Amino acid sequence: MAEITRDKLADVLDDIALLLELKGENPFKIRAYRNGAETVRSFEGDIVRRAAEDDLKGIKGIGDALQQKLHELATTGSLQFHKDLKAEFPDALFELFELPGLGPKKIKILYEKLAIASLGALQRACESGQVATLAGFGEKTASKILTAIDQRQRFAGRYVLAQAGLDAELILGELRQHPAVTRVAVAGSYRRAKETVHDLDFLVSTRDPAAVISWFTGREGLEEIIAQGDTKASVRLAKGLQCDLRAVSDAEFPFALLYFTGSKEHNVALRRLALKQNLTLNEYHLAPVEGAKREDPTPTITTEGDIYRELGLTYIEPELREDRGELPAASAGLLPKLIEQENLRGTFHNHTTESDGRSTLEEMVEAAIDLGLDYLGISDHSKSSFQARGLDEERLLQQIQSIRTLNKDYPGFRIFAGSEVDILKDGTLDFSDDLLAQLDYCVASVHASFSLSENEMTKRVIRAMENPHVTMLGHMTGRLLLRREAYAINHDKIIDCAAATGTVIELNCSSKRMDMDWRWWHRARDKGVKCAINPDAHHASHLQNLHFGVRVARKGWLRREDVLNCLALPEVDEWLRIPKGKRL
Ligand code: DGT
Ligand code: CA
Ligand code: CA
Ligand code: ZN
Repeated sequence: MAEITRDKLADVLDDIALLLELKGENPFKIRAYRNGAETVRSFEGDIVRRAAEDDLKGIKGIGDALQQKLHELATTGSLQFHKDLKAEFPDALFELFELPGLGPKKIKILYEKLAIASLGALQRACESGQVATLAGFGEKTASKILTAIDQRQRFAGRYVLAQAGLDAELILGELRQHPAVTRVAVAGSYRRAKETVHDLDFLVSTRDPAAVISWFTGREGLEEIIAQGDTKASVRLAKGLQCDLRAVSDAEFPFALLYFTGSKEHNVALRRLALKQNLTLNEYHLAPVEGAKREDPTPTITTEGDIYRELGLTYIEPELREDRGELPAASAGLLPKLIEQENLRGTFHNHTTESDGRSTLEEMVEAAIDLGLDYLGISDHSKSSFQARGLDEERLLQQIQSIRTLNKDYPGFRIFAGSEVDILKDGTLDFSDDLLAQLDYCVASVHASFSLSENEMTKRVIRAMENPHVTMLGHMTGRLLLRREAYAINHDKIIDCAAATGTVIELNCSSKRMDMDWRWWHRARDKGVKCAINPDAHHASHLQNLHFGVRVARKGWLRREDVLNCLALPEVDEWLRIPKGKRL
């Protein structure tokens, strides 16, 4: 039994008051629990012992019903009444109470009218405008709630890669300019291209650590200085992101960079490998273990690559350092040559103002050209996605025409006419095969009925992939990073089906998706599945997310030849014309 304290007793009473309010119970009853909690907190004397001994009679503010409950709580460690009440509501609902300015009355309305039972659901309902239309809410309240959720997430401490990227690149640039800095890098999960990062780990080599540290902690607009020492410091940026800085000598730099890049698992495996060769590896050196008769390689090492080579390995790119087979592959010289951003020649899955994009077709094309791409696929939503102003048959036919016409203005560049067609609940598609046949390509995605069982969802998506006009599967799991879990789907079966039908799987690199997850790509690639790296752009500026898409593709061990949009324009044009089952 958990130890019962005065606070615990009071908290349970407060919690009961909250739950009763959520149920819309009698206000007097609710107040009795609140008062009781207050009494317990301020009681002079050992309230826990008295509750345990059932000696609460005569204490003002604690009536019969409460006495009995406190006794049960103090003797058994829990209270059935409390448990039963809690069980009436979904667990995630209680997250809502952590938002400032949102009390039980409002939460009750949200739960009853809109079935909102989690922060993610609340955020989406605020964004879609549903919350603002509720009686007693309005635009202002909805926007306040959004801000509160936003803050909570920022301080909850994880950030999607692209979001952290803005600060990472900015600070990196400034550190490079600093006169006392010799070498600089961002290490940690950011360098490894994890889809979310907790903090940014900067590393510099310098002869004057004090100067760099004081510059770092003196930057404008910091939220707080978390820690400051002679060679390291931690600060929090205004948006909440924590940044660590470590200063080392230039000789130590490669060792520190390797160490602080991680992952921890990779480091552990690497150290084990070193030990087998009578070497100890840490953030300062690669030295012979005590008593070993071999030369100290440390002085000859100036880069990470030197360390790997010394250990008999080829260089391991940071994205691969997760202890998922990279060490044996490096030892055998079998690491893949990973895709680079300049290998990308175009992209599919982009929206325009015709559906829910915020840039026009022309603006999207100009942005793609600016980025150096040779082709751009436009795939606006289909009619069932009415909340995203999905196109019906007539509007889609018109859009195909507009695209064919606009193509004449851009010699050497190509706009491909596509559609992001909804996969309906039964796995059929939102458009007829005849219409789909008129498109250059088609992305099929799930946008509704997320709560099917894994089996049903898998069958649904497989049915869509079996359609000869479905070129690729969009955002395979529907996850929204840090906001919405993936729906249940069997990855292995989808990957097998993609291989069997020649359906491409998208790596949706919208900053909040990164879907299909990097952990699955190695396997998909080995089964011959092609990847399309798509930004799912809803604004011209979103095409820049391709940068992070490539980083995550690298994390999935993908090579240039695994990615459809690395094909040059003439090749991809031809590829799209070949019937689906016959493509290589
Ligand atoms: P994050 O910040 O949660 O997104 O993930 P990381 O990987 O950036 O983790 P972080 O910032 O705590 O540490 C950066 C790197 O430093 C980590 O990837 C590996 C290395 N490191 C930190 N603590 C340890 C440790 O206790 N053992 C080992 N072997 N490495 C560590
Ligand atoms: Ca980190
Ligand atoms: Ca850190
Ligand atoms: Zn979509």
